Amino acid sequence: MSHDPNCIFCKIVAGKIPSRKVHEDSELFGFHDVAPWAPVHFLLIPKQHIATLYDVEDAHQAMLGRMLRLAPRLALELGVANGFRTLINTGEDGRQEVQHLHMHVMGGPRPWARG
Ligand code: DGP
Repeated sequence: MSHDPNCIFCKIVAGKIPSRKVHEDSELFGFHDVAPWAPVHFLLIPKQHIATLYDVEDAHQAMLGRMLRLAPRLALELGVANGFRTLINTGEDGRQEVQHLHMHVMGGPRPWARG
């Protein structure tokens, strides 16, 4: 499994940077966003370093499907039962700040800080 020693999310997966974990399995990791837009805002990431959606390969398709399947399960576990938003920022124009593929999951009662 590939990792980038300079990647902040690879460091979170490795436990070198602390996070508030919401999920971990053999290929996915989930943790609360440090700057939440919504009352519940967590990120789902592959454990392996995939920089952006542009870097996704055919072999990653099942993992991406698992991310989507996991989002509503975790949202419900965290008390988000009235809907949520998912967002994957990609590249410069997509305003992706962290170069490790991640899906935002945002929910909870409005008003939200952003979005
Ligand atoms: P994006 O613009 O899609 O690349 O969003 C990156 C998100 O990652 C942003 O909402 C803040 C979050 N984030 C950045 N650094 C950290 C960190 O060290 N810990 C946690 N929990 N979240 C982080």
